[in-house]
Amino acid sequence: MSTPLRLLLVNGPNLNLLGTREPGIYGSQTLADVERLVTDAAATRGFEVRAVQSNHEGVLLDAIHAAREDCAGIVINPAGLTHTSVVLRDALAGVALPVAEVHISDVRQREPFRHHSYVSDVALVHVIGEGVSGYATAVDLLIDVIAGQADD
Ligand code: CA2
Repeated sequence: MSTPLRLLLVNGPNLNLLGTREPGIYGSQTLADVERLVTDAAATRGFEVRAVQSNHEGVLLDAIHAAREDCAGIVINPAGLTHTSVVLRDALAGVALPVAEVHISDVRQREPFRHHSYVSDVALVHVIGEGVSGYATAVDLLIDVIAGQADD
């Protein structure tokens, strides 16, 4: 079967608030800006994007499971679930698609409870602390991984 030219973009809880509060940490761009940035970055490489943001873990799990059918990879900012969720990690591992983990802020320089990620060992790409533009970097690196797999 040929590789589908589509990525799933997943944004976790509270990221719908982007651009409305805490601009010193997360910048002033909104979730709509993030989704546009990712869509444009992917389009440059010939990929479409399906975007989901939810404050409900199960909605995120269902979207990840569905990606198995028609996506080539997943770009995810799991937000606070990064540091708490074994089930999110299991969903990502279960679909066996290449994953790029993105964090807008540099979680390594923040509170100790943000230093551990349940997702990092199932992600092939990590872009941390580059602000919203890190999502575009993640798209590029993830598509490089997908293109490399297609050559195998
Ligand atoms: O830096 C990131 O991208 C985070 O994934 C963002 C999460 C945080 O829990 C992670 O440790 C790091 C928080 C997302 C909440 O975003 C907000 C944005 C604006 C206002 C309030 C929350």
